[in-house]
Amino acid sequence: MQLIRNTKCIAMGSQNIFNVSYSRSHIVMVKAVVVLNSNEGVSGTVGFSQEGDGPTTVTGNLSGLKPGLHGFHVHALGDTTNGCMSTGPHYNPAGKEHGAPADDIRHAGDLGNVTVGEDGTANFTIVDEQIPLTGPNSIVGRAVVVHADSDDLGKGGHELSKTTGNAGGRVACGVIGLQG
Ligand SMILES: [Cu+2]
Ligand SMILES: [Zn+2]
Repeated sequence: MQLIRNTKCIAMGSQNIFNVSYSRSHIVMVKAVVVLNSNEGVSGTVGFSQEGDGPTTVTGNLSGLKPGLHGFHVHALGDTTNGCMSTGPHYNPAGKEHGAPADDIRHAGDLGNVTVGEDGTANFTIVDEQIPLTGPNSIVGRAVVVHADSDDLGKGGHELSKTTGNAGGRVACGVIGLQG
């Protein structure tokens, strides 16, 4: 949607004299996509888009999950040779503890939970500042992981709360790749 709008502005730039249209044509839109794989019947796609160095918008459609909250993260590696287990820990370029998306102390990959309805599906949009698609901290080539259980956002008091949010098994994952 945003890419279409930007293209329209470029076309307008050749027909009018407003500098705002000209400068908008220099904002680069980057898009990426994940197709989730699962041995547990979960499927879905997750799209990412980022305009310039602004926040990244994440849009997902998942199915085959049990109703309720499911931890949703960017993990460090785009390696699925051993299924979701080989995607490594949460992406954490700043070397911080696990937390909630709105916390100052969080892994970059901590996108919190997605909510699955009684029909087993989730449709969601997340806007986040810490998961760029370009530059040294780009998440392209890393992985999205959906968990069996809810992420306690670092506050559950479990021995895993400060590393994984105690979100349970990795029920689906996929590698974040560039999209045209
Ligand atoms: Cu995870
Ligand atoms: Zn984390």
